[in-house]
Amino acid sequence: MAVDADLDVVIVGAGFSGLYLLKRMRDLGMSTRVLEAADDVGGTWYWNRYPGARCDIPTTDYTLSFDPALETEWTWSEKYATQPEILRYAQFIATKYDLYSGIDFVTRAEQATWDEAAKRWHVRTDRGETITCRNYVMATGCLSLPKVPDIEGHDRFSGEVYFTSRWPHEGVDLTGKRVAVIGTGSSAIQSIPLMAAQADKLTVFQRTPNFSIPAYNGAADQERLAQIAADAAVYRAEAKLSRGGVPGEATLLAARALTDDERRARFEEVWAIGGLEMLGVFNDILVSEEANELLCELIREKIRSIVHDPVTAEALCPKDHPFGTKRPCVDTNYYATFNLPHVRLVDLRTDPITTITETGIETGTEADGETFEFDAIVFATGFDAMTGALVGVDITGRDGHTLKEQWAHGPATYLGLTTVGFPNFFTITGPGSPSVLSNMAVSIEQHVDWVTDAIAHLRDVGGAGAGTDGWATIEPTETAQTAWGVHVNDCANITLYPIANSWYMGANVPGKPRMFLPYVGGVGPYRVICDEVVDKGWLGFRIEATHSSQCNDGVIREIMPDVGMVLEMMATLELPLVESMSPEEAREFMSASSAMRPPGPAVGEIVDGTFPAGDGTPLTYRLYRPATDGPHPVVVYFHGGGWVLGDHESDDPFCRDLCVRSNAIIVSADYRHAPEARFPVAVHDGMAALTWVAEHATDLGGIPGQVAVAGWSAGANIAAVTAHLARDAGGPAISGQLLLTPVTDLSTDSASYIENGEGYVLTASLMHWFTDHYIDPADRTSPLASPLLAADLANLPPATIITCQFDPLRDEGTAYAHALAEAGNEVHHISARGHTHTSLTMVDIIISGVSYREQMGAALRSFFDRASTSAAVGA
Ligand code: N01
Repeated sequence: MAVDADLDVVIVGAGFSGLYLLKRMRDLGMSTRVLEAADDVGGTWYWNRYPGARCDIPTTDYTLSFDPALETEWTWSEKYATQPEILRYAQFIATKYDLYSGIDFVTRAEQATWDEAAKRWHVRTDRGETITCRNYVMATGCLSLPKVPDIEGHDRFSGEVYFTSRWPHEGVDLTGKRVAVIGTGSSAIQSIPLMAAQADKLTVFQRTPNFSIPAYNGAADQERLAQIAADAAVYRAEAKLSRGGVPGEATLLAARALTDDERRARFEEVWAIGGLEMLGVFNDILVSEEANELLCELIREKIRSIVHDPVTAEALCPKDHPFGTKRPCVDTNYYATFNLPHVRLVDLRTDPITTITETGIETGTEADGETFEFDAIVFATGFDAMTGALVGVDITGRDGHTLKEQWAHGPATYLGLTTVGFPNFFTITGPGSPSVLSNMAVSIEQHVDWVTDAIAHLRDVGGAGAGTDGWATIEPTETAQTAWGVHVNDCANITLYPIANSWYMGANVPGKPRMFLPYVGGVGPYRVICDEVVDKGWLGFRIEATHSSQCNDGVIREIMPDVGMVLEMMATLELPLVESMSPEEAREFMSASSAMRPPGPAVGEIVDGTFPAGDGTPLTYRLYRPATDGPHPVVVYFHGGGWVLGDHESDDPFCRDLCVRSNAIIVSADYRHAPEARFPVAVHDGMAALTWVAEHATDLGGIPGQVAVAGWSAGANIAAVTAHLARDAGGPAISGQLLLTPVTDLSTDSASYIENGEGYVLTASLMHWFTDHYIDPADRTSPLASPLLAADLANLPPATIITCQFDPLRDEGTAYAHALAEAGNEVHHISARGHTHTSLTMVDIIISGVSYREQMGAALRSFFDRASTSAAVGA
């Protein structure tokens, strides 16, 4: 074996990642070696040779694209190629680019230690050599370390023992044998039909049923082939910017919005296509449990229709996790295999394995157990996914910390590529990157390209070639890494993924910390982020060379992912600026936009009515009554819209939501709009609404004396000012004030105006348009316009104030919360991280707003709880 004492790069793993990275490194003239435990290339496709092993992404897409020649020189024979064919593809690539010569086979990296003084990694192999290198890359794959089966007696069986992940190269003949399969994940589901075709008896031990969709394997998709033949570059570019790494339009169909017949028709259409297309059948299945369950039931119907024995069928129906939150399986004849007379399913939920014996498996209890005798046991029990192979090598970074220790509570990475404390250490498709939620071929190429750029940069800025000091080091900052972890979690938390006990969550390995390991934000958005990091001068990285050093500390994504998506979508619509319109046009525009939103939750009753303004002018209100038994406390709510726009319709979904969450009557009260009625008309209308509602509380089905005010934006300004007026007038008594992103100071010169004045829907220029229509400059410091500037802020009702990070009004809301507290009022300030001025009211659009709306509902409930307690004490 060739050993180079001092290399530019050492790569562990000769799967697709290692092969492509080796090529890129060599193209740049980097001295590079790949260490590979196997005796050939292929990685996962080298090891997983069980019968039926295939990919579950169409192979036309599971293709490396870095060289256009690959598009014509390699042709896939099937829609989902077999493991031998994919392995041949890896060998073809290794041969074509002369990569075999750069790989040390049957060589396992055992230990890697960063030498701070020499700015090098020392990598020790199981052959006893130590290789020294500038950059160390783990290209070890996400599903490469088999999980040790956590089953009593698993090493006791004296018959044949096989692991799907380590299937013998010479193949296995199960003809005439009594065979057990433990596990029903993708590996088992692909192999069971083929094992059943050979075995005399096949017994499947299932702990958790999985959803499986038919593959309908056959010839490669002609439409895709034609698209690729027409313009491969365009097709591959589309894949790179897609969500999952495969080109295609996302559906606009939401399961919940369709009738039963429409939903079933769409489902049948996608079932007939088969495979992972089912993940895109409706656009709400990964974010709504209700939508997901509608789909699950349709799949369960299919299982029941295929499997003849109803008990077996029911046992095969997954019921403990939403579809898609565990990797769905793609099969050929899986469910039908259970109709064969020699195939039996043992449901470990009812009859758990007690032990594996020398001759078989025992299940159930001592009193009611069953003993099975086997010739062969196949473990299809999965992997220590995403992190197992990484911490499986003893990697020690700066200051003697090991990766294993550092990740003891879960992996922490920046972009899934790098980790604090481990300079010049890169992970291809590491935790925190799209990896297993994407077409791996696309993700691998993107990571390899990024790492290549990073390594080239280190050589360039270090002035390599100038001797031992000629390389720079790169390491992420704590800030960047921590924020990336937060962003990865934010993305996961708006989906249903965290619900399942999946290997995505580390839940399949006893003792492994529970956290969502891949990045669910999508391949395209992730690529944009990685590119942006570089374009912004390696944002979030410390890069040090002998003669230069930079620490470009910072955070790449702070906006909530769903808020970001809505902003991006709005940007693509190129909507006209509201401030370029007349108020009339702006109102029409707003009504048209309102009509396109989801309606919000159902409430008990909605009643429209009128109340008199102070001068007797009738103003309208809309009352939302909870479905629960009344009487209820009442909230007088003022809509947003900058005193110029808005009405009951504009805030209808938010009012419904508030009604359900607070279990209070919401009276959305109108107030006259500018410029027709300028300041202070709206303020006095607000007071009139409060007075009228307080007086008519009983008639409205409310509880007298339990009246709160609430509002959003300009409406929150009216609510806040109404509280001042009611205090000064000696009533009506207000139980509390809920102010969502309130206007409290019209001076518009805060830092948040400067930071967030553009790009977050409510812009500084729109705010100026509103203000100019509403109020003369001379009046803007009036406490009835800018309640923050009031001389007396004492004796106001308890307040809950919600401010949003990316809102020009953030600082004035925060200042108002502080000022109210300083004046001795009870104040609860909620700061919504990653949100904008408008995002919390986007009911059923922005999922990350739900927890804040829940807090708003709780705040209203607590106002009324306190009001009723003090009324009781007073009585
Ligand atoms: O592993 P798994 P896999 N007692 O973890 C069961 C990819 N892949 O190798 O769910 C009893 O999914 C375990 O039960 P439970 C793909 O991403 C792709 O099948 O923990 N049972 C489960 O049923 C896939 O998701 C393809 O209750 C035990 C099974 O073993 C990933 O690899 C093909 C047990 C493990 O299922 C992993 O798939 C194959 C115990 N003690 C794999 N311990 C393609 O098509 C575990 N189990 C591309």
